[in-house]
Amino acid sequence: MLKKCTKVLLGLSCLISFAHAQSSTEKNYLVIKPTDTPEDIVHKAAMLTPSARQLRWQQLELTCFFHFGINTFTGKEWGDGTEAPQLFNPIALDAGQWVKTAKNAGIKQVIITAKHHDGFCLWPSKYTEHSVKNSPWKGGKGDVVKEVADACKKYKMGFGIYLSPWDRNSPLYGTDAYNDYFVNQLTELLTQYGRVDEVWFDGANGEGPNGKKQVYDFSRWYALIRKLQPGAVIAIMGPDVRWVGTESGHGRETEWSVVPANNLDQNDITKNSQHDKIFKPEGDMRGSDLGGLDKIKNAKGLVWFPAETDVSIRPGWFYHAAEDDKVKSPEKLLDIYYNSVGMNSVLLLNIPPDKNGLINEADIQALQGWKKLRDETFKINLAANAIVQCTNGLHLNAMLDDNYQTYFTTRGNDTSAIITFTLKDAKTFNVLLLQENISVGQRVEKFMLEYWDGKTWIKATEGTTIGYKRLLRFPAITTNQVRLSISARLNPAIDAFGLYKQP
Ligand code: FUL
Repeated sequence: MLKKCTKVLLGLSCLISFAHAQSSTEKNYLVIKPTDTPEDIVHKAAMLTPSARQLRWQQLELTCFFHFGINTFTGKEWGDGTEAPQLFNPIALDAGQWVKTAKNAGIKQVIITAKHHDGFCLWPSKYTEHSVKNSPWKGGKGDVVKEVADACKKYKMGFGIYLSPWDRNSPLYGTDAYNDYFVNQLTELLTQYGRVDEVWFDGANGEGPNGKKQVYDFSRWYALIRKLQPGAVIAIMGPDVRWVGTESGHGRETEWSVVPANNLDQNDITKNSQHDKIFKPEGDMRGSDLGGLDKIKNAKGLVWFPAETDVSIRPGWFYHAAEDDKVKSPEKLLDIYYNSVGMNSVLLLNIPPDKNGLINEADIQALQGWKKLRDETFKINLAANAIVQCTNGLHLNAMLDDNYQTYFTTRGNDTSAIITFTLKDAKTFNVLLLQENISVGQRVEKFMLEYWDGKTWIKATEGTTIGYKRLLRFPAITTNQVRLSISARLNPAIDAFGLYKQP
């Protein structure tokens, strides 16, 4: 960490910060020894940090899915693999319009469903006839994956692929040969389209056309991705990014990015050299608190495994004309934003293109309205020029400097602090923003915001975890002084503090 800091010449303040915040392990997993006490375990959890690829991904905040494929033309959500490729004909397809629509909404990375459960490939794979190459679109010469990848390059957006392990078309499904088939397809996707930033493996696993189930060779797939696209995070059925556990757009109030990994042992560590984890953590990933002391105290290992919240802008994942009037409103999307990005998660919002190969006007309007609402709220940090006081704090102004490298921390071994912010004049606000610098670790387990009403301190809001970002809404308050109390597992590293007024 110190090395990284010096490299980018951030200066003395950064070096001091890191020295005081107890530098991290620079590892995103570790083994718990049978002799470790609960205090040791909590300390270990607080020292874990994201891998570089996980940190990059977390900082995107907003990503999107494009669910597009044969289902777009049959009106189904799950095709059974018997659909004729001739049905696929998006005559006006414009991936530039998709990517630009996403970018205009503030989204930083897109994921295309290269193959859904029906097995139909949006690129002309050499290994199957069930693809765009046998469709009338562009005389069988089209490649949707290429068009999306090129648009991402043009608009400087991240690019990801969804490749469904479950394939209801492939006759190989349910046999060892399917794993080779899958590796071949994955290799095409990882080598023909430039940089890939996210690979999304769906958990759905049913029967293939012959009624057989498949045992997936996940470790082989992970090793291939690490080799061919080392910067890509592997999501859901993968080691880097965890499914938040719902498809409602609502994450957890208490969202620890460090969770137990009970399938992690010394063997895994020796196998995974260079601090690279290539196994999918197992255990309860659906509960209301996955990483609290109760959950980690009996764990065999701990791992940085952050949450991704996937939800569709429409009721279905694929486009259906009948749902044009059921597109989520800007206000509903704003709720989703607070409940995903604002709960230490990355939002993966699905925006499905229609049969013509275009994002529908209804979705564009909703996305623009959503962006406007966010911009109106987060344009001005009303705490920006506050005088910050904290008797045991260091780098107090780092919380207001808009620089993710610098952060507030506490002196010595202090794990709690009360920080007072005095504004120049009284301001009215109803949103609190907090960020931890997760490259130091996720440490805060409790916080409370109070305001001074002229006579006494009154609670405005409170919460448990912060993580990369925490946003809380509350009834509007007018004051010129607030104080934030925090308690943490280890010296907290608070990167940002903001007060905003949502109109
Ligand atoms: C699920 C799939 O079955 C849905 O069709 C969709 O792709 C969603 C993102 O994941 O598991």
